[in-house]
Amino acid sequence: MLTVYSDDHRLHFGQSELVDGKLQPCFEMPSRADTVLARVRQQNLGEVIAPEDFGLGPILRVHDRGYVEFLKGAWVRWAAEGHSGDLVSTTFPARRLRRDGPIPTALMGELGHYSFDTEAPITAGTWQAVYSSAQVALTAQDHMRQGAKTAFALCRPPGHHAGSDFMGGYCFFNNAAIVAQAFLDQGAKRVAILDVDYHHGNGTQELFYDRSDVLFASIHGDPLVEYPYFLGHADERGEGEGTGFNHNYPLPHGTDWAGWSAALDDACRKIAAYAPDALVISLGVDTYKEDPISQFKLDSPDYLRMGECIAALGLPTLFIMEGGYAVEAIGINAVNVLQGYEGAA
Ligand code: OKS
Ligand code: ZN
Repeated sequence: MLTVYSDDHRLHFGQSELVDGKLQPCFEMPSRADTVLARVRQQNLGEVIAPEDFGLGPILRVHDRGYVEFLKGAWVRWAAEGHSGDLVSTTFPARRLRRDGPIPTALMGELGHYSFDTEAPITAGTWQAVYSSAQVALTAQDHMRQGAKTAFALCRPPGHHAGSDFMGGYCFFNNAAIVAQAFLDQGAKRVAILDVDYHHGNGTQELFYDRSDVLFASIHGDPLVEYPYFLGHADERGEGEGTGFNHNYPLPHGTDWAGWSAALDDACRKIAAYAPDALVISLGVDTYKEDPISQFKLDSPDYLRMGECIAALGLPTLFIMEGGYAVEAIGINAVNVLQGYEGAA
């Protein structure tokens, strides 16, 4: 299996996040991608290539132009105002504030407009890193356009919390959504996205909620008790044309492989019935029992089984890296999914 990877991910390195009222080092750190890359090489998964540049076009098929331009210019504006620390939003348009009112002109106000939480710090290199992360995904997708049955996009930062015009949850560009749209723009009739990250892929759900050409299935911590809290319930089935093409599997804290794989089996039945031309996997491995911010109990061998189940669908499958914060284990766990897939494909 081909892996696409760029060193540019290191340019995004948030200094801290708020945990228990204290600023702690960000869980979403550069060593995550380094660990996965080292495991890809150690296991001889296949060739590792740098991304090509497909420009902003395919990103703008998914993201709002105002949002993209804001992201591109935010750090330069922040630095010009004399700041050097990370740019982090603290004010958000909640209910009964005007979320569709005039976009504030002040940087912090505009940032709040384009964010849903404080978990996506903008640093000096964030734009280059998120642009390259999307190009990593698009390069893997292009490899499949040329006929490959599978590919691995080692994206960092991750993407599944980012929506059309908002960042949050360590995410800026929705890499999985960008490649799903690219498949459609190249002639695919239907694309399925299976999100196996511990957290609900709220951005991906939002982007395709009213569409039948992308089926979204997500297995995640129940939003009643888990981030991102405000989306991801089982009764969210899609709307309009998209009704019936969104499937959420919220699961309780403590879920192990037995409970998790039952949801996977059901999601796979839905995907098989949909008969997509391509499958995109939002590959988060924060379902691992030792993950520092998550509450599922998957163990490393379970990821081999996960890959085998995905392979049994027999679909062209593009893997996109999302979350996973037990840094020493995420290489083993992510590559186990890929090797399980290859062994069963
Ligand atoms: C901890 C809460 C933020 C959790 C963000 C989750 C990011 C992730 N301060 N999404 O898949 O892994
Ligand atoms: Zn996650």
